[in-house]
Parts: sequence; structure tokens; C-alpha cells
Amino acid sequence: MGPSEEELRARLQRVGQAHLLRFWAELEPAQRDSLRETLAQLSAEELDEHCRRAAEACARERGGAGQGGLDGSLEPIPAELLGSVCRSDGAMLERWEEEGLRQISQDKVAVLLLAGGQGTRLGVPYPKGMYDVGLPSHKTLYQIQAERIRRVEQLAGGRFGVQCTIPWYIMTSEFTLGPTEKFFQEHNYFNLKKPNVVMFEQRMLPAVTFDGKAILEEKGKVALAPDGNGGLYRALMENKILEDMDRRGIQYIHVYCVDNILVKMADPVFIGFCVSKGADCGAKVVEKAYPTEPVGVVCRVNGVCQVVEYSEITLDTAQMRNPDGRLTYSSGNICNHFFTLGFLRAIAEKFEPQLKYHVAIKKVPFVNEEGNLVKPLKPNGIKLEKFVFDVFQFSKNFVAFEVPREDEFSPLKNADTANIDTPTMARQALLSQHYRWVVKAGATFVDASGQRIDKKHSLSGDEESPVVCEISPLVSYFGEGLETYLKSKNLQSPFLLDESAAEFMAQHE
Ligand code: UD2
Repeated sequence: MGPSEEELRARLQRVGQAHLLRFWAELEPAQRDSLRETLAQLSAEELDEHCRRAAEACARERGGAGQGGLDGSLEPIPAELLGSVCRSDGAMLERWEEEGLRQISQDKVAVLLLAGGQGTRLGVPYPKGMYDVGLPSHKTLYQIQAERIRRVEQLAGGRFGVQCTIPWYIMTSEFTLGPTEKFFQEHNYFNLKKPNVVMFEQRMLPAVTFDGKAILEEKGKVALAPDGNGGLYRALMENKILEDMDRRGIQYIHVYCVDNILVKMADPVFIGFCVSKGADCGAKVVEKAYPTEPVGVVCRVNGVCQVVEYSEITLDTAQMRNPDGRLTYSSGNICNHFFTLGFLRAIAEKFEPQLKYHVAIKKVPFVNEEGNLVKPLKPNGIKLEKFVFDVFQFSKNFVAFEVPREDEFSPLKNADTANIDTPTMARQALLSQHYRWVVKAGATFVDASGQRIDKKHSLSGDEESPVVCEISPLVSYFGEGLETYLKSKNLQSPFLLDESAAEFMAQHE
């Protein structure tokens, strides 16, 4: 039993939020319980603080303080902290890969997926990880990621002659936990062992009006939103995830966001690079494609490494170029981070309260005083979010690692009606990559009459693949090992190399 109506009303009245009980008399007992439960998650004082903070931050932002405030203090990230795939020789890349595989083979590496977002821009009513971008296999993002985990476990285990496991931690929110769990159950956890897939939930916070009132989205329901992907650190603590990692002997964690179809799960090269540099915190970056691309930039602010989000940098700064024509702030964040367990512990136990809240101003549906549902045409509500990368400032040894965009970054953000980051673009990015792998492995695509379709040995990142060619992650994680099946073979489009096709091809050399 929670507090009585009178108690609840008195508490809310004290902090100017009694409107949340406006329709109490009309609510069914179950609705009352649920409202009581939501309100119990924050004390009246916490609710008051949250609402004030939101209104103040929003007033500052609307007064123009958010944009440009940082410009004078920015510097690009120093070259010595920035590793790069393109600028490193093959032997070095192999050494990093070997180091990463060694750590994986010793069960010291975990992956952690940030999957609590609402995916509003994509506009589907289910979690983004369940999205099928229309590959020939119709695999969803979750399935692709699960299979990459299995393959990289095999690669590391094979290299060092052991069996090894990469646990998969998945941060969800009230919106995504139920459907994600159900989806994994229905797909038998994509043949991963269930105890090695650990789902946990981040916190939700009320959306607030510009004058500091929590919003009712239904008569008995407060409008809540996840507290941003930086809610991770609090969620790690509240769900005792760091203890779980410690029990398993995990030392290194690869954190990534759900929507990048090219994500290299537990990327051995990135992990090996970070471990070799003795880093406690690292970020993968790609060279920004154009000034207004919606990615944060990794840079220094007053001498401290951090990400400045795309919404928080001015156009003038985003457009600055070096004499060689490259963007001055070119290290685009792709939401792929490396953390040591020790670093995560320090954040969770000590620094988390210092992480700043970012303001998102959104259209939040609400019930008006008459009890009617209103879908606002203009933004009316404030959501406060923490960002996962805001912890870089606490790192003792931060590194960044630049990777080729065409191999590692194609995020699914928008529906196909948009110009960028759409399902079609994600599908094309993967098919082009697989086509490049297949050509490199020595195969040729021919049409029905045996004519060669394309002689080119490599495609540049934004070129469309001339054929439909998909390789299962269970067969190849990063293009490795394909010669065995494909050398000197003539193939026809559409071509799908899954485990059974690979077995067949290996037997019919
Ligand atoms: C993220 C990065 C941006 C850039 C871009 C590249 C942040 C804050 N920004 O921007 O710098 O790298 O990705 O694609 O990281 N999520 C949660 N809980 C939440 C909100 C989001 O788990 O409360 C997850 C979400 O499910 C997704 C990831 O965080 O996996 C990124 O979220 P987003 O799509 O809202 O971030 P975006 O594209 O604005």
C-alpha cells in the first residue's frame, strides 16, 4: 500500500504539482495504483527539483545560452590521442586485433547495448533493434548483433584454443524492455546462452511544461521519458550490473548504440588499441561527412576531452576548415565507446551526479483541464537527458580511434521518407560492404548469360552495390575467411552466404 490520497495530495501541493491528481476521483483502482507507483519513484522534493531544473535549463536554452556558449573554448582533439585504422600499417592493426582477441578469449570483454531510446524519428511502434531493413535474410538489427557476438567468440576462441563468452548487457527502458525480452525469447536468444544476455532498465523522468509542471499524458498517467543514454551509469548501479561484470571477470566493456547496422561487436581491433594504450575510456570516431551531419564531435573543451553534441555546436564552428580543406572538428562520434570496469565504477560511485542534463524540447501529448487529450502542434514539454559520453572528462587516459565510415557506420535513424540514415541506406551500406568482401575474396558476379557484372575490386563507401550480396555474420565477422568458399567462384545476384551455403560451397570446391 502506498500513501493515502490525502497524503499524496498534501505532498504534491507542497511542491506545486497537485494538478497531477486532478482526475483522481475518476480513476479506476488500478489506475490509481499505477499513478501512486509512478509518483513513489521520485519523492516530492526530487520531483520539485527535477521540474525546477527542467524549467530553468529550458529558459537558459531558449535564451540562446546553449548554442555557441562553448565555441571559444573548443580545440580539436590532439593527434597523439587519436589512433586511426587508415593511418596505421597492417602489422600494427594485426597486433591490436591479436590483443583484442586475447582479451576476449580470456572472458574479459563484454558488450553493452544502449537500447532504451524511443526511436521516434524512425516511427515504428516497437524497439529499433527489432527492425528489419529488408536484407535478403530479413535479419533484424538484434539478430545481426547476436550473430556477430557468436562469430567473434569463435574467432577469439579459435585463435587461442579455448571456449570463451562475451556477455551481452542490454539497457532498455519502460518502452523497450517488455517487447525486447519477448522478442529474444521468441528467437531463442539467437542461440546465445540466456544467462549471458542480461537486460536491465534505465530510469524514466517526467516531462515538464515550460513553467515547471509535470505533464499528465492521461488522466492517471504522468508523461515519462527515459533519462537519456547517460542514464546508463545510474542504471548500472541500481541494477547491480557492475557486480555482475565483476563476478564474471569482465575488465573491458564495449558500449554501442542500437541503430548502426555495421557495428563491430566487441571489435578486437578497437579493444586491442585501447588496451595497448592503457586507456580507461575510448571513443570510435569517423571523419565527419559534412558540417551539419547529426553526430557529436570529439574535441577538447577547455583542455578536457569530450563530445560536443550536434545540437550544441554553432554552424560557424561546425563549418571551420583547416588549410588542407578538412573540417577542423572532424572527429564524428559514432556512439561506440570503450570503458574499463574500474572507470565505470568510478563514474557510477562518484561522478554520476556531476553529469549535466541536456534539454530536449518536444511535443508532448497531454490532457487539458477539461480532461481532453491534446496533441500539441508546437513543442510544449521539456525532457531532461544525460548523455553517455559526458563521462569522458573524468578519464585519466582518454583515446579516440578513427575508423572508415564505409566499414563501420551506417545508422538507422529515420524512415525512408527522409534523406539520410534511412532503412534503404543501412541496407545498401551492408550489401556494399559484403560485395567488397566477396570481390576481395576472389569471387566474380556474373549475369544469367555468364557475363561479368562488375570488374571493380572495391567500391567507395557511398556507391551502391551493383548486386545483392549478403554474408551471414556467422560465416564472417569482418570479411575474414571467405576465400575458402569463394575464391575463383562465379556468383549470381542475389547471393546469400549463410552457414549452410558456406558448408555446401566448402564441400564442393
Ligand atoms: C547519438 C550520439 C551522437 C552520434 C549519433 C550517431 C548520444 C547522446 N549522441 O545521437 O553523438 O554519435 O548517435 O549515430 O549518444 N538511448 C537509450 N536511452 C535513452 C536515449 C537513447 O538507451 O534514454 C539509446 C538509443 O536507444 C540509441 C542510442 O542511445 O541506441 C543513441 O540514441 P539516439 O538515437 O537518440 O542518439 P542520436 O542519434 O541523437
